[in-house]
Amino acid sequence: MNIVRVEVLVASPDRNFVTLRLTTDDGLVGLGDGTLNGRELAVASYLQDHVAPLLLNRDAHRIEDTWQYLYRGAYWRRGPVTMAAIAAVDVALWDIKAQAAGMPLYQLLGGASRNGARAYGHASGRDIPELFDSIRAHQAQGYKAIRIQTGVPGLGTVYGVASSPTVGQQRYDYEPARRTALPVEEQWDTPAYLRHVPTVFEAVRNEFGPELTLLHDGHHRMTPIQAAKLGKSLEPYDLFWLEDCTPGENQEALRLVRQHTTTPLAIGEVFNSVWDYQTLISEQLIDYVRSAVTHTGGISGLRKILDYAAQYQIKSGIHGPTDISPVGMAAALHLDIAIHNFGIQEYMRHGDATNQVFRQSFTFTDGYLHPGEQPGLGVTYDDQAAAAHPYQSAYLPVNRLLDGTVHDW
Ligand code: CS2
Ligand code: MG
Repeated sequence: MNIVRVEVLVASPDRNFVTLRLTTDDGLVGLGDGTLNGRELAVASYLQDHVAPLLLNRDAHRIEDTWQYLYRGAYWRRGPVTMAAIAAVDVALWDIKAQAAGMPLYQLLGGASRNGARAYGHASGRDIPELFDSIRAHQAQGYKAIRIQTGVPGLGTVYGVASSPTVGQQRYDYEPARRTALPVEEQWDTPAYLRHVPTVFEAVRNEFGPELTLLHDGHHRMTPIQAAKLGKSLEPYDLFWLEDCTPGENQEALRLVRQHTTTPLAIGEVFNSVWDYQTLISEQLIDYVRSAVTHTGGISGLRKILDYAAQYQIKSGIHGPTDISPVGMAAALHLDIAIHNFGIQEYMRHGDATNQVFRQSFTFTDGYLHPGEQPGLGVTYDDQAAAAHPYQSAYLPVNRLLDGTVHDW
């Protein structure tokens, strides 16, 4: 079963997505997600100019061999652009193999280990009343686990807080509302944040009780000792996890955080290989692996990380914001259902335009996601719908401290 057609599809329904479509000589069509938020065209070029010629006439069944060929053959190791491109190929090949087998992909990954994947959504508010409304709107949609982010008194817009107060439609992602020629600049003050966050969690626990599962994302903004302080101050509120409390590239930083707090730690959305986790996993410095299928070389790459993590009782928390396309989401859901060390799945929900381009078969019922029973990934790409949404340049924001110093975003 050889690959006879390779197409790199770039479209912007709600936001930019890079999709790889492979067709085999017996007519099977597989999809892979290669979206790298804010740097999309770099992956599109990598796929079109450097990978597509290598895929033509290759046996579509040889998934591991193709992965190793692209990874080792490039010579240059790792990197988000390379690993997103390899992910797109890997997921498209798994999609094809599962269709050839006539099974939903999770069956090829070992079959179901659970009935559904518990998902968490993103509630946010510029202040506590707005946050409460957003939590209620998420509960009404079925979410049993909710990430909470709020504005910080004295600061303007901050990461993770919806700019629109419309209940039920609250989003903080930067597209399409914040498409600007240059990145939006946000303001940041860690001491103000550290004073504020525990008061938010206290208010939420008082209002919603002890059973609601709560998460929080620090978005790489703290030093190790600041993160240790936050983890400790949040212990009374029993978080499911504190995410990305320090910049991800310094694995050793979490040793210090770990010495001071029992708040569970999650990290990894900016990682792209098992090597980014080596110390974190072997020294048990984290509790959850946050990588996306899309940025870690696909199902083959992320599966290796999760199997390694499983030996240390570290669980999955696969990245699922709206910049992971429905193809990347579907791939995550098949893994979630199959692996033993599943933790939780992030699920932010795509907008209508995205859902019209990517026709999906996954479901969200009573807080649980399921990839569905269609052969393959269960997602198809509607070219006509995509044609109405050409690529638009878009940037992620930049963050500055009050004195103007560029800070981690
Ligand atoms: C986030 C993301 O989902 C998350 O936890 O941190 O929204 C992240 O900021 C974006 O995926 C960046 O592309
Ligand atoms: Mg995050």
